[in-house]
Amino acid sequence: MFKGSADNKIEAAMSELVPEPRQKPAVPMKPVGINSNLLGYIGIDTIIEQMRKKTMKTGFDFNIMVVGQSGLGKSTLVNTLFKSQVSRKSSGWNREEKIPKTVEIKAIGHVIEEGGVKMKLTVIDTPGFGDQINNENCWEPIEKYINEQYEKFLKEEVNIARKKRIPDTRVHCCLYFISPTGHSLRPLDLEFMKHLSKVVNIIPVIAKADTMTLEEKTEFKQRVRKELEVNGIEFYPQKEFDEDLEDKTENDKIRQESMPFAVVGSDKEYQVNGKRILGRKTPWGVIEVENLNHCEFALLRDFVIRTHLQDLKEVTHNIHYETYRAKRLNDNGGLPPVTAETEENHESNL
Ligand SMILES: Nc1nc2c(ncn2[C@@H]2O[C@H](COP(=O)(O)OP(=O)(O)OP(=O)(O)O)[C@@H](O)[C@H]2O)c(=O)[nH]1
Ligand SMILES: [Mg+2]
Repeated sequence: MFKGSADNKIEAAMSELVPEPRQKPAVPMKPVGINSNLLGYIGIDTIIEQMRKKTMKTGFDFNIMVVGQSGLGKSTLVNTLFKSQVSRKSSGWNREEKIPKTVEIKAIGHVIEEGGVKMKLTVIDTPGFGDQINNENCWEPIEKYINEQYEKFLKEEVNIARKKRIPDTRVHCCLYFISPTGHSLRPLDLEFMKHLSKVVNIIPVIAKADTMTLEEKTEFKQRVRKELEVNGIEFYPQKEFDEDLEDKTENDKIRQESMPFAVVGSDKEYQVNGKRILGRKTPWGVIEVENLNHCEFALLRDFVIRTHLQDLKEVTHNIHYETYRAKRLNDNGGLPPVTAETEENHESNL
């Protein structure tokens, strides 16, 4: 894991400006204890404020992809996550209409601003996965899209006149939607996660958790975890990237209890106890998406946005992109890639 300490944050901020693979020193450096009280104030701690100002000015990119069978609520959930109509904002779709079926891989950019910090969010919505009669290799277009973004970044990086800040379209996080069957994972789910977990951070979620009873949900979550383990599928946060005991303890809890998050999505607001909340109205009452007694949406939101967003970006850069880059340069005999420009299929509201 790459977050937590001020050092890591400094390193993280620098990697935003000049992307460089994170390398551990061969011999771990021993901190030399200097009592700064005796020598007078140096001002090292102001780096945090400097970083804050810089981030306020430049903003940051975050790219999230949703994948899963048709109709599992992928488009709805990304709207729920970012409290707006992010999945289809630019296609003339308005709030009152039903979210249309997603028919192609589509990246839509938005700027979301909160507390003066700008997030350049790109949502990559994908059509129903595995809906064909023959689903052999149906993850290929998704893998291709992910690799194309690595390729774009690599080309920018090896350019002689490289940009000060390379636009980052790489997929930082892929939410994989599991159907709430209560049985097992489909072979296709396993195949997808097996292939793609090597190229992108996969976070499995159980879709439409409101269709399961509490016991069914607990049992299904355990079964999915077991199946992923038996099949050797590493989802995010990957064990091998925990940096210290604090990371391990925090992430073990997520891996062993929260994953896969059983979520409910909605972009409709209702009035409950005088408060407006996002929810789903049923004959038995309103399912509140942010109420932890109703579903684990809030856990997923906190995990992706509030605690692990920077780490998702760093694992993407330092592990997945680095693997792609090394392979690509190796294949090319150590020379920079010279292939034709990757197609620009990015629609943007930025
Ligand atoms: N019960 C329930 N229904 C949901 C949930 N989320 C979305 N839905 C409904 O499921 C239907 C499909 O939702 P979408 O968000 O379009 O699903 P999708 O996965 O994007 O579908 P495709 O674009 O066809 O792949 C809609 O009628 C939603 O209102 C949920 O958490 N629970
Ligand atoms: Mg959709």
